[in-house]
Amino acid sequence: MYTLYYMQGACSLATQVVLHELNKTVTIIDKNNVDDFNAINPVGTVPVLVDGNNNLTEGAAIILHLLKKHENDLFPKDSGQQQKAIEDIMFANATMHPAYSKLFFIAKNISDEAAKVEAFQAAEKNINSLWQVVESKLASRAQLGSDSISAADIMLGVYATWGQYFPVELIFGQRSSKMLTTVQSMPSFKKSVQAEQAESNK
Ligand SMILES: N[C@@H](CCC(=O)N[C@@H](CS)C(=O)NCC(=O)O)C(=O)O
Repeated sequence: MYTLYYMQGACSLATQVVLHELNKTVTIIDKNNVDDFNAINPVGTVPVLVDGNNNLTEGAAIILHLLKKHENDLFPKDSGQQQKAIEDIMFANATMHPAYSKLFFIAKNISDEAAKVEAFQAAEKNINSLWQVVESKLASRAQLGSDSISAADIMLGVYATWGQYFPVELIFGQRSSKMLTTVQSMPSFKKSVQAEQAESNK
């Protein structure tokens, strides 16, 4: 049994989807309903996964922990393929996620309208160039996990929902769009979105 601290629609959604794919039971807690969340994670970010007596932080590290701990089809068995899978997870978490995080930062911290427009345009350009990288990666495979959906696909499936909240035009290639639709249609993905909505609306 796991406990996952989340924010609605945030990157923690990917952790919940992975847990469902692994058939693990999880209790979710909205970070905004916690009095002193920084006592749980001094960085103040979700996801935080409680595994026994340990509070695990950093999304990629949490997902890799789960993939190593439980039998699954989201992570290859072959060590060479594992390296590629880790690279994809880190690309998602450490390259694509921060590119999207800039949108949240700009919206929150830049008040000058002209500067804001310029910053959004720069962030949009950066994100679109990364989706082109994803499109190239998908030239030889239907999803980043060659034979089946991988954790990295799930992570990208979550981040791809964020653009709608900002004045940016994000362009997904055909192959990327197909992969994202597949991920976002997974029962585990829908179940996770619904669980967050139900919990946050309590
Ligand atoms: N490096 C961290 C970054 C996580 C992160 O940026 N989480 C965002 C949500 S996607 C967050 O918790 N932001 C804090 C807030 O908005 O209050 C990780 O990968 O876990």
